[in-house]
Amino acid sequence: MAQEFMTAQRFVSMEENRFPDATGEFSSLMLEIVMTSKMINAEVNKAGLVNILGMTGDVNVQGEEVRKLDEYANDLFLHILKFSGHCCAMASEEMEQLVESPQYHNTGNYVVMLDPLDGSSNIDANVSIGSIFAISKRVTPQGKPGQLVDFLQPGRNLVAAGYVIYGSSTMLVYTTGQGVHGFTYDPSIGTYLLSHSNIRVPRKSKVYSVNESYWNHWSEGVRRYVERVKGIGPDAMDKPLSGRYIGSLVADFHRNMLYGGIFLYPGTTKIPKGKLRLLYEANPMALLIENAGGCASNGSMNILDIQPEELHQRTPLFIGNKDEVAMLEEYIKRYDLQEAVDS
Ligand code: P6P
Repeated sequence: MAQEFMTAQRFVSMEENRFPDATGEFSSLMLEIVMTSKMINAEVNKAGLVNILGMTGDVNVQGEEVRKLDEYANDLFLHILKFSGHCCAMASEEMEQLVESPQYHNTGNYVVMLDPLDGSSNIDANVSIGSIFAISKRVTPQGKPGQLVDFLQPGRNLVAAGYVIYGSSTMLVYTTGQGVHGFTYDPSIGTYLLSHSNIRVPRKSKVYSVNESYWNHWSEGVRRYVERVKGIGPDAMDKPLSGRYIGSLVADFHRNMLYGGIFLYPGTTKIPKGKLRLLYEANPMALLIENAGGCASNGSMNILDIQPEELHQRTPLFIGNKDEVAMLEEYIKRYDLQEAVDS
């Protein structure tokens, strides 16, 4: 057998053994998430066949039409986590309010923040989509339902974060602060196998990812940075980066983390905080990239240091290689903050 046969289940319990005072509760919670992703994977893979797509006619809290697969993934995660006994409450992109575990189950020590099926508008085009999760320890006393304050913790407090990418193969990628590890799903045995141990972002960026249709709505600093990486203008890079943009955060992030790249979702004149959500998109990706040797910023501070104020709060997101993120912050400081001072 070429590489040690390491399953996600065995890896999670081996990680637990590294913490002498571990009760096993976190491991059980992680394995509930792993199991849920296998069930979602089965549906995503047959989505085009059983026509479970199509609009439900409902809209979610973001005002976007909810596709049945979105609903299925959301309902499944919430149902499984709610009754896991380890999660006192959940927050989901699909749910306006936080979801408490039932009275007899709210002894859970953790809260989970979810984007159950991110990038779902791409489902019909068979583009990779993903589930994103972030786990924090509750700060309120055990025995009562989880509260908003349990969720409004800086990303630095996360105990784990990860995603499942449903693509040409399905992969679970997660961190508990001890490096980033990738597991590829083998549907023939219904098991995730360790395939990418201790992922590190390549030191140099090869790719920049941004939706350039918003060009006219970006700040001067963002525009000048993007010109630089495209090889345009006075600061043009000698070797410009390749532009790649899938429009599915998990897919763009996963490629950039493996190949080296920077992903940008800036604020615009219309949506100053950008589109992406702090708790269940930016924070988990920021914890992952930091554990892979990169970093994430909102343009002026590390994403993980942002003190959240609302469940669905948005944030600009610049994430990838440290050098490129630092350069982008420099452009914003030089052109935008100066502009603000002059104006
Ligand atoms: P835009 C998908 O809807 C999503 O939330 C992320 O997965 C993705 O990065 C972003 O929105 C794409 O947004 O405005 O470029 O279509």
